Amino acid sequence: MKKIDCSLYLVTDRSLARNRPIEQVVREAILGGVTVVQLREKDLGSDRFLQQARSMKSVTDEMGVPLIINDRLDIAMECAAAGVHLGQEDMGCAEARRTAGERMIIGISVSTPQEAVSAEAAGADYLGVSPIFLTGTKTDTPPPSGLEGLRAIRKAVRIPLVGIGGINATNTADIIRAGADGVAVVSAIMAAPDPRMATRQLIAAIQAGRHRTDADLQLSRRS
Ligand code: TZP
Ligand code: MG
Repeated sequence: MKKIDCSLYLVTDRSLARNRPIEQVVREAILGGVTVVQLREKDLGSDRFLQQARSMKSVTDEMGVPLIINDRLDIAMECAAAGVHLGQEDMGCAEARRTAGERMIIGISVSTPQEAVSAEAAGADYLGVSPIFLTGTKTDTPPPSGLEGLRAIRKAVRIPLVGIGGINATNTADIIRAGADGVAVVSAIMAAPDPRMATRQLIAAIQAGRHRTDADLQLSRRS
C-alpha cells in the first residue's frame, strides 16, 4: 500500500478563500502543518482545471506535500499528481485503479460500512468518511454519519480513514478518538483569517486525540 499521511487533509475551495489566491492559503496551511492537499474545483472547465492543477502542483512539490485531484483522474494523471479523490458518483475505484496503475493514490468517499468494504476491495488507498457532521460547504451529501457511523466504518476496514464535514478544532479530537487516521477540512482553513494559525490549532487537536493507548487502537480496528 502507498504511504500517505492523512493527518490533516486540506480540501481547497476558492469561493471561501476571502479573495486570496488559493495557492497563498495552501502555502500558509502547509507551513502550519497540513500533510496533504486536495484541489477541488467544481466550476472550472477542463483547460482551466488543468492549468490550476499545474499551478497548485508546483506549490505542493516545492513544499513537499502530496497533491490529490478531486473528481478527475485524467487531470490527476496529466499533472502528475500523487492521487485522485473520487465520490460514489464518479468513476469507480476499480476502473480508476486499472487506468492509473498501482502508483496513483486513490481516495474514495464513503458514508456506510458497505461502501467502505467495497472501496477497500476495489483497491482504494484511503477513505473519506463523508459527511461526519452537517456542513454548509457541501449540501448534496448523504445524512451525516456522526461519530457512531465513523466507528462502524472503522470496524469494517483496515485502510486509513479521513473524516470530513463540519470539522473544526473543537470536534477534531473526538473524530480521531472514534478511529479516524486524520481529518479533512475546507472552511476551517480556507476561510480562516489566518490559515497558518488555524492549521496549527487543528494539528494540536489531532495530537490531543491521539493521546490514547495502542490497546485502544487495536480494539477499534478490524483484526
Ligand atoms: N465532502 C463532504 S463534506 C465536504 C466535502 C467536500 C465539505 C466539508 O467542508 P467543511 O467546510 O470542512 O465542513
Ligand atoms: Mg466527486
